[in-house]
Amino acid sequence: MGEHQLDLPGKYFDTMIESNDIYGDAGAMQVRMEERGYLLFRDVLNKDTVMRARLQMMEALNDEGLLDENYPIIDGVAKDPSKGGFRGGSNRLTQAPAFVELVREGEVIKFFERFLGGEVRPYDYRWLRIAQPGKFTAMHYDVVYMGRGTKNLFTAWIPLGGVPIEHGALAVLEGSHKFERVKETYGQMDVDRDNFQGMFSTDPVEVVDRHGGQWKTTFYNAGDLLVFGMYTMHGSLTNLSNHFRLSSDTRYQLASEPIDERWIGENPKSHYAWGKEATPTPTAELRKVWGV
Ligand SMILES: O=C(O)CCC(=O)C(=O)O
Repeated sequence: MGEHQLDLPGKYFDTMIESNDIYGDAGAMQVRMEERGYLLFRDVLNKDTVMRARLQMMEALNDEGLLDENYPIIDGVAKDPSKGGFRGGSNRLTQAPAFVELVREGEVIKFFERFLGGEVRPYDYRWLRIAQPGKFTAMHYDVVYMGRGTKNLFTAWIPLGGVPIEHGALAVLEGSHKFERVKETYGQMDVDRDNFQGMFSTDPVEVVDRHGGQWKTTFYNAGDLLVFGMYTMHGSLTNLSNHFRLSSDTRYQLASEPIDERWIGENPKSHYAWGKEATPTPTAELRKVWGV
């Protein structure tokens, strides 16, 4: 992860626990979320829908010339690793019918209705990653990107196909949702208001050494669902393969609670300032305040 090669299991990394034993038990799921900051469920989403979404997206990537034609399209082997990356918003990939069905209907919604105990409002904006070989996602809280409404907002991270660890699996920092200093400093920022790029650190070891916690990851399969809150630090391992890693991270909250206006409507406003002039890395001053 980042510059580090780390043991699994080891001091800094271990395997995620699964929560299928409490799937559907809202009280138990809330308790575990509060304890660990994430819930991993195996094989709860419709695998056929996940794989149809993958195929529809891979066909689009193939039409763009991104895939190596020596391999089956569904494998997503990269021809040009410099292409890919973040593909959120409204485009051919995020409009793939099976993907829309997966993240806006069916089991994901049923899960959040049970977990949150009421009518659920998915954010209309859809986040999608075509994670490139050689790249990783730096560590961050989601609240700095979507914290203008309720904080009782959750990310559903969905592997669109199998994601072995070496394909750049997502990792969460267990315990990070209780890092009070980080929540009170970094966690108060807003990437658009503060013209800030959003990442907390690119060094998973440094974060654990300074603040505690332990990184958790796993081998994800089609049908798995990972859920975490706005203050769970997460990032990804480096994609060491020649495959594009396909995943989405969509957001859900109770319909009755305040919502972040950047992510709703037919044409969500999205980040109106971030990415335009934002500082690419946190300044030394900011890092001191955050304790990294
Ligand atoms: O999939 C990734 O690499 C990053 C996902 C992410 O940052 C998120 O779910 O908020």
